[in-house]
Amino acid sequence: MTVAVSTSFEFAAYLEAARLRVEAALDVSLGPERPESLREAMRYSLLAGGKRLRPILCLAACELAGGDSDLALPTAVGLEMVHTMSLIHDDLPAMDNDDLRRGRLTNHKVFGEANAILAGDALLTRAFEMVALRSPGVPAERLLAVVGELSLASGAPGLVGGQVVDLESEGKQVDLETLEYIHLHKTGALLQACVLSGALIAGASEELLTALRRYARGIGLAFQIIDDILDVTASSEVLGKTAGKDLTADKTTYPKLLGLEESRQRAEALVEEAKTALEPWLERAHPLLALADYITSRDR
Ligand code: GRG
Repeated sequence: MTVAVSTSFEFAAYLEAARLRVEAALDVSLGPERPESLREAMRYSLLAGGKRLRPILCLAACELAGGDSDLALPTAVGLEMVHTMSLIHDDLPAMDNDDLRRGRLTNHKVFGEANAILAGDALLTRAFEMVALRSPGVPAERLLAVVGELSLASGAPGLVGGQVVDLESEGKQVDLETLEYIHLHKTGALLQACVLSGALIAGASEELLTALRRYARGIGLAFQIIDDILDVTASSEVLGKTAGKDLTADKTTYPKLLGLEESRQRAEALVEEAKTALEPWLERAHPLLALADYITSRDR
């Protein structure tokens, strides 16, 4: 069974409005950073565009849970800071060693390796500041829960753990189970933190949080499968990052294990699973349902 998004829901307009709202909040988010050179390196990557999917997921989940998404905006900004930090570090010579990101030179190519590492570190810690010190109007116990989710997603149980297994797997024969582990940790964990944080700020029920975990698992895996597919099928110009990188780095990917067609089918099935989890909340779930569809239909 497929869960349909209401035909009256204008997703393109919703996405653009949400993106602009996030861009404006990101633009004013970096104020007190000193020295100026550090602030410049942080802003360079944070304001380099990008789809802003993670903050948008956070705001949409807050609204689904019946909350005021203005209260979730600082956390949404923090989530984009963590994501941006992971891109800066991922591009470093010691990791994926890339020159192009979000359509411009990578952070270390412009500011040097040491400054790129430090800009990433400052963005990561700033994300926690956004939640703990710059989220007025949100009860402290909810913020504490958000800090918990952010910690799990950023550290060994999430991004870092996934990245380590990813790097260790380069040039090796990797099975589907390991590949799923990498994707769920490297990519899925932060997407999960996004929807859970938004919902936690709204004071969501345990039942909704459980459903959102299921939703996040589906979109997280699907997102990375599509990322693997686009790496093979899209150009560097459209992606804003170097295409064909997985092949060069001898990485195992879904297309390599299953072929393009089966990979796409798997991503679509995962998105359907994700959407099914939100069926009981259909009335307010249209943005999250449409965002799930967007994950498989996107071209960059
Ligand atoms: C230092 C705490 C710490 C963590 C760093 C480097 C690292 C550990 C993890 C790598 C995580 C990573 C880069 C995963 C890939 C996720 C992914 C698919 C990124 C692309 O996301 P998009 O398409 O990019 O949403 P835009 O540019 O649109 O935001």
